[in-house]
Amino acid sequence: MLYKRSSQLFAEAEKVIPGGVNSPVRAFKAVGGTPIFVKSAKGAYLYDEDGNKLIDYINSWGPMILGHAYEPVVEAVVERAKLGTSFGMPTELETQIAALAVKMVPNIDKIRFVNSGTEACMSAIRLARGYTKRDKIIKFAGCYHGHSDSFLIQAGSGAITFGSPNSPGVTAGTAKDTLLARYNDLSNVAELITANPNEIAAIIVEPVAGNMGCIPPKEGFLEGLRQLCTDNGILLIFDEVMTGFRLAAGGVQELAGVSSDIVCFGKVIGGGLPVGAFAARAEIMNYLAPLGPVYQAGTLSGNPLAMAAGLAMLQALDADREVFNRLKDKTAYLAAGIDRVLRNNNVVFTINTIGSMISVHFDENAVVDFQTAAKGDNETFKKFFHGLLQEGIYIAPSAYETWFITDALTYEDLDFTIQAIDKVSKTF
Ligand code: HOZ
Repeated sequence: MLYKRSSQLFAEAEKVIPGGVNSPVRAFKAVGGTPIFVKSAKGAYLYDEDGNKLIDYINSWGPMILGHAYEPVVEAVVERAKLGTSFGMPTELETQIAALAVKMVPNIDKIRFVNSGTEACMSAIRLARGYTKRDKIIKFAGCYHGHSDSFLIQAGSGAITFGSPNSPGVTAGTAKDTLLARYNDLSNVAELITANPNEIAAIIVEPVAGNMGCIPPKEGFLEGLRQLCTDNGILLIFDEVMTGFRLAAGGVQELAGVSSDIVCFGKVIGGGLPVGAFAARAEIMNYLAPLGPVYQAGTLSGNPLAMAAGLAMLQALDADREVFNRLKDKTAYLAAGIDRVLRNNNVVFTINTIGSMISVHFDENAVVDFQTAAKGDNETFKKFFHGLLQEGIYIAPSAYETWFITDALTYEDLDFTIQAIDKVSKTF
């Protein structure tokens, strides 16, 4: 496949946009080459500016769980746009999507909408700090909670992809309040709590990590965090930006049966428009302005187009809860196929998967945290990525990202992908 026009467009973009992209991981720096410029997308497929059709395993990094240009979402946005695109005043739509989210997600009474997952997590820790009157937070190495200052400490996703897990520009004063723990390691968390008595406001965690590849929690890890938080007056924040409305209607809280104190959303909740949200029980949420002292605001928060898209998406998922099983079955089928062909071709690998999230790591050891994720062979990943691109398959241009399965994928698409992986892995 040729990507000539994409390369030309990238060269033009580089002149006026830093690195040619508006989010670093899109730039292909970790895998080499130039990014693909998309013209349109429908269902499971991307159509690029060179006329190529690609099977999409990223799906806008998660939101397009029912496929691209999903009709009910598109219609809702188009109809809503005709009524005006932004008011900075309340609309009934906001209450409708809030009520539906509160119905679908366990353990929340109220939800506040923002514009991105970054904003959701940033606001959630401010709320946790205000509510507990403590300053420190614990985060896990390799987890990514967006790019606000407190979280760019051993951050995953593009931050590790580009070797800046601790970004310049984050002051030492901010960094000192973020304590780092190892994912899936409860004793490490307990040590930090003991060393900082009555100082920790919140533990923030991706309950299934998705920004160092996909790393499911070990048995007992989430339950243990819950207990440590309860015992020590710490709020447990689940960053469900990737997992919310994806692994189950109620996210990991429902799947694992573990309650968080605050939960953050993004991606699926906006149906492909820029939406984030954070939610909790009323006593915590009422601590937010205008009811309480913790300030948080936004001109475009609750934007009617974004709310219309999100509402149509949540309604579709709520009406068809079987979708989560279908997604899980498709992902398991894909994982089994990849496992089979890589094994036959004597490739050293580990596949991590849960629900509709999957990642392939080129290392033989179990990938359970940042350290083990970092051991993957990036040279093999590059060959894998570019080989698949030539076969018309688009996976994330970084070994540290999860693939997101969409319900629009057919079993023919999955078989095609497995055959392509067979072909590509013979060349390693
Ligand atoms: N933070 C996203 C991956 N975990 C990347 C978003 C983007 O580049 O569009």
